[in-house]
Amino acid sequence: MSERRPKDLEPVAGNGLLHRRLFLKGGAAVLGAGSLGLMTAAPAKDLPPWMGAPGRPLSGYGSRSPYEDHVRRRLLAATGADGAGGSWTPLEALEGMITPNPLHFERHHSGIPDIDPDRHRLLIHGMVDRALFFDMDALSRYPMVSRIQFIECSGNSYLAGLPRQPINDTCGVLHGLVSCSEWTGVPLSILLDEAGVDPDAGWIMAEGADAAAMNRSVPLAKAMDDALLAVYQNGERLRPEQGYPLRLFLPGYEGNMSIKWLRRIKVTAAPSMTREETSKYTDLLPDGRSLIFTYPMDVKSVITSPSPGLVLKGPGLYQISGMAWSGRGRIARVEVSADGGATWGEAALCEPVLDKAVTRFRMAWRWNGAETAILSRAVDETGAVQPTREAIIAAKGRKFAYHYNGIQAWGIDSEGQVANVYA
Ligand SMILES: Nc1nc2c(c(=O)[nH]1)N[C@H]1C(S)=C(S)[C@@H](COP(=O)(O)O)O[C@H]1N2
Ligand SMILES: [Mo]
Repeated sequence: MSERRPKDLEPVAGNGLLHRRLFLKGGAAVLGAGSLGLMTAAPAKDLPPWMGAPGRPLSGYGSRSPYEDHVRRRLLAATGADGAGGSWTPLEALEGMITPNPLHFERHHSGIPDIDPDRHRLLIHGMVDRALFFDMDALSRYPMVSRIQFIECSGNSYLAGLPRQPINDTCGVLHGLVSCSEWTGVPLSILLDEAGVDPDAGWIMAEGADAAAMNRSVPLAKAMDDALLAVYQNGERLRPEQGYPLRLFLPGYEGNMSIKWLRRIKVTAAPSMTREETSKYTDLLPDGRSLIFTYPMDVKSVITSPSPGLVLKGPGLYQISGMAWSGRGRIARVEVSADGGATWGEAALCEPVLDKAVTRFRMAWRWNGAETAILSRAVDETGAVQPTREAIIAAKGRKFAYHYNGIQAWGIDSEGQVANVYA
């Protein structure tokens, strides 16, 4: 181990970024507690109190440790009594690629309906040979598929980069309208084929069973490609917050289109021009025109640790951990800078690296204790590179509120405090 140290701990980029081999096979041993000097003194007594008597009984449904109770979604300040609003996933407190179901972000336009699954129906109608009605039992007999994929509200990250002055809050509040789950359900294409789609059809309109009856148009090509009628989320039935008992799931597309509490799909010739795709979820450009129907969420990444609220406890070796995702495919590469963007080193991508899923990245960093800024920049398999904040504002102005995917810089002061900064 000691022979490998000098080579493996050699910086690959400015201000102490180390080679990603430290996080590839076998490399982690070099970062073992021994070489980091992180060993803790043994507690005074040998047997901790919880070993003195049998623990609590078993239960029908699990609960987390009370010591983790502080890890919670944060509610959008504007969330009203009508249930219109949202809550953010606390990204800074989580690891890996999967979001636990109780911490999946929420965005509701009219609260969470309390749906009796036995009375819920899905109607497929419009430009089809025969209209079809399904109950949940009928749907569950169709072949299902499972995919690990993210969903992101297109309003995500607005707070991180578009206000004039940087807002200082947690990574979750700035970027937590994204979550990643294993979704299981019936491919929509199977049901559309059974209904018999008119050759002149080009779109579908999907509608929810909430009080808002929220609806969106989806190109037929996407509906026939990888659209899923999701019934399960990370192995258990969908949470009511995520659309119980049935939601449309459109991999990579802005979250708004993944209609929850799905009750109706109408096959149409043209888009239905619903409220959510005309008045909302469009991007106003400097010349007064609006971008409309911008579906895939572009490549993005953010360092979740260290991030605001977490404090670096003095100079030394740190593990930078973050997440990257793209609505256009797999993540190809993530680069990290520890000198405010002057130089970049390549981060290790954690397996599995999946299509339209969150990919965890890691990088070792020897912080010298001086003030600096750390950044991450993701590249997806189409070659798209996450842009800088300046580039986005130069191209799109600052009247828009959706689809912001700029590079996030976290400033670190000499006390180890982390803050949102515009690099
Ligand atoms: N029926 C219905 N579907 C809906 C919404 C809604 O309010 N009603 N919100 C949309 C928005 S804006 C987003 S970002 C996603 C959020 O999904 P989640 O709450 O499961 O994270 O659901 C979408 N589907
Ligand atoms: Mo959204």
